[in-house]
Amino acid sequence: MFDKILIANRGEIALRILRACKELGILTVAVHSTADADAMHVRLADESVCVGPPPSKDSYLNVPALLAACEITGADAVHPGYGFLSENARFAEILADHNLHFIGPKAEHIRLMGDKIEAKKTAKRLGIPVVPGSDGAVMPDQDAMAIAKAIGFPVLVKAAAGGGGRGMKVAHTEADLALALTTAANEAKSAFGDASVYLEKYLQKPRHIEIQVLGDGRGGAIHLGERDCSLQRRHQKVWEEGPSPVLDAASRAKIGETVAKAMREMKYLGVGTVEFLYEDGEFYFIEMNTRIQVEHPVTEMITGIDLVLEQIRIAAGGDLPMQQSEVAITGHSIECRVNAENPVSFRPSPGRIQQYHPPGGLGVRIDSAVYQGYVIPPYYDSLVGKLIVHGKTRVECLMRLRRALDEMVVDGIETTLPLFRALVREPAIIDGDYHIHWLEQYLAGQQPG
Ligand code: MV4
Repeated sequence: MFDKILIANRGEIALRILRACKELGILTVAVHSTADADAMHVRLADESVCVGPPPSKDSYLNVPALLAACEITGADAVHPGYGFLSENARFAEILADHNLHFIGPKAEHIRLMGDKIEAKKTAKRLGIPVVPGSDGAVMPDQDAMAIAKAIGFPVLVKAAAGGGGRGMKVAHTEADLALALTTAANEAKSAFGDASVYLEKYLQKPRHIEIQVLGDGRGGAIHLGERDCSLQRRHQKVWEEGPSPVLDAASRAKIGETVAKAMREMKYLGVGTVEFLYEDGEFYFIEMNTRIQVEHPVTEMITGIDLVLEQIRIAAGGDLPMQQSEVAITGHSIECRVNAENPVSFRPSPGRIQQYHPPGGLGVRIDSAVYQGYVIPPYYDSLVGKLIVHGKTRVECLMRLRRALDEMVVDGIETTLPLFRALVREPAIIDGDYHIHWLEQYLAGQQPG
């Protein structure tokens, strides 16, 4: 097991990782920019190192500074959290070159899943259902029109190096296709330095359902159920829940086992999330995330498994915490990402938190690194904290969420709490009857279809 872990992240996930380390008896090193000197994880860590000025590229992405911090403190492992360097294969390799453990998957798997075309080819080869589309990148000399006609309009043009919605263009008709291809390729070239694009059948109103997996890197893997993350705004998840309101046990077992089997064949190491679009009872693989995700607490609440603690144990060579037959989904959990943003315009609202009262009680969890008097800096994401609620049923969970939202106080900055207080009372949400475009239609004042 590791002796000292450097946490190469900030905010709530840095605190989350620190908590798991302390429970494992592992010493912790916090790194911070000059803007985060008063951050909670810095105060609670055994040691802390300032790695640079506020801009992420000069601090949390500053690999030489992070390596120096490991050297100074004698850390033997680095936990990247999410975002920043968490899916940077080169960083994982650089750490290995310096005899440091990267708490994450093998670099080859990070690189593989970072290329959306290779990821899809791999998924298909391993028996995971994928969206009908082109066989890899559409090359300039290929007849994209013929491929699109074979798929059937509308089609989606996607950047191979994209992900998270970047570099996507819909073509509803043949006339749209040429422009969509050119636009997507140009955007991909400038955004990712790679103009490669591929085509997929455009699914009109799917849900976003993701499967949590845990692999031991030696051919063992288990799936831990799903999270429904369909409520998104501009590709930012807002509300996540598990189990999905639309999946039954048979569907869950089928897709879960398909994914777990694929992870066993890959000899996948650590935590991973396989993302699907779900429409008319069918799953369609779109991406795989090779990091711990923001919404991991939803799975922790319904399985009782501490995903970050297991991630660390497995990275140190440990075994999976249980057999697949022992994984049990109990109750229902919903997570709301409370941001320091205006709840209507979503304009960021950094600043000092004058009054802070987090809700409590049975089945209520707050993953946050803020405190009364804390100043939310303008340099990073606007997450104030994640309100995660658990109940025996979805109805009980919604009732508890409604009560917890009404109890929560964050004064001095604007937050998206009013949005959640409205959503938890919205009939379609109460019925679990929504899709990936529902929230943006709701926010636009439309009657979501
Ligand atoms: C799609 C799609 C419809 N059809 N692929 C968006 C980001 C990336 N995860 C893939 N995305 C999508 N891929 C096909 N063939 C619709 C989306 C999409 C989306 C997916 C999940 C959650 C929210 C979304 C919002 C807009 C578009």
